Amino acid sequence: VILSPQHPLSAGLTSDSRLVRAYRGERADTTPVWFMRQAGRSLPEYRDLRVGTRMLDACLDPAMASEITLQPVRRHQVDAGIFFSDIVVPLKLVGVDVEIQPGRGPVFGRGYADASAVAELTAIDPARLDEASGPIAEAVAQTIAELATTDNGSGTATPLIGFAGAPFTLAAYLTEGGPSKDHLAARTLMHADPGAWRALMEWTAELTGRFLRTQVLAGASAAQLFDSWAGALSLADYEAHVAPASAKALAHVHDLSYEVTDAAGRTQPARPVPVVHFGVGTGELLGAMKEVGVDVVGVDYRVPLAVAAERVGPGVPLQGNLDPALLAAPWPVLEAAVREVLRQAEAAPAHVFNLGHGVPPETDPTVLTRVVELVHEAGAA
Ligand code: 1CP
Repeated sequence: VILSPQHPLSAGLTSDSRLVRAYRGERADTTPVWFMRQAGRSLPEYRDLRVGTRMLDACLDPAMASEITLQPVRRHQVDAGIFFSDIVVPLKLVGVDVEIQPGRGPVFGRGYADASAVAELTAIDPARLDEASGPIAEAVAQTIAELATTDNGSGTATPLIGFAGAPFTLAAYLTEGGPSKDHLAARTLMHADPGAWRALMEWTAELTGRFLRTQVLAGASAAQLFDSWAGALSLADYEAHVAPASAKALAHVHDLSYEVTDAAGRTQPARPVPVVHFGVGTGELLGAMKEVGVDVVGVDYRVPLAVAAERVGPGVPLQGNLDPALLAAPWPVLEAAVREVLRQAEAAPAHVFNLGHGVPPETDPTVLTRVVELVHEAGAA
């Protein structure tokens, strides 16, 4: 499927942005940078806007979700917006009883840890998500309309990244009924009842894939799959019980490509919409996470990028991986760490600077702006 000529990629607004070029494996005028969780509690303008609105209500209010997505782009001059939403939004949209509790995270009305619970859950038709996704498509449309007019000095519009939780990370919450440390319920179910596990994973893969596809069709220029908790798994369990579902989810966006027509009226060959795969504590899994069928691998702060480059194999652009804890360190310490990440990244064909996980809520936002300036200056070829 070729994206419509109005899509920011096809229209040539974002196809040569620093971000999209890096995701294609090219180095641009300088290293692009964005931060996981750049929208949210580190920003006073976010906290002001959110007063009196519950998290999931904010996600489903197109004007609010769009405004929150844009806040860090305006403030920090980052090279991408990440769509303000949550990994549990598709579950909410198909009618699963879930809320996001402040300071805790997603909490479900019940856990889905055995075959009968999984059967009840998977009786919900994932295709319902497409009918319920109006607020998502609308929020993306409002966001890219404003992003089309931004330019952080790169000479292009700022791309929007769409995202979804990977099947395992969603299953980790669903089986447990809420956040957990070790994701024991999920790890038990995959061995205790492989049939029920497979049903759960196939169902979540359908939701994940449709959620990503909706965001890309509505205007996102890249998609990131967050398998935040996959690091709890052995490589063998990841490959046998998780990777096939993640591949299935990504199949929903793999057929999406864009064609840019240049000023002379020549149409360039179609290119696929770039896909990024990220997890926490996934040092052992980096090769397998690439194999799932993605363009870019996001690396957490535990593995130096030069080591990650070896593990994912040649030719793979990397994203990451400053330890978020360093955002609270004295500037000279932070500056040295940023330069070290850029140096390590020379082992990869291209690099998108990011943190090794999300921005801590107590982060001073002026520090983030300063990191963006440093990356743009130090990362210039
Ligand atoms: O009221 C609030 O501000 C709640 C905090 C919050 C926010 C701002 C939550 C609850 N989710 C979000 C937004 C969010 N969630 C984004 C927005 C865009 C951005 O990055 O700027 C994204 C990408 C997510 C994705 C998400 N949600 C992940 C994957 C990324 C990651 O951090 O690993 C996960 C695991 C979640 C679940 C979740 N939602 C919220 C919390 C506190 C959690 C984690 C809970 C836990 O530790 O299990």
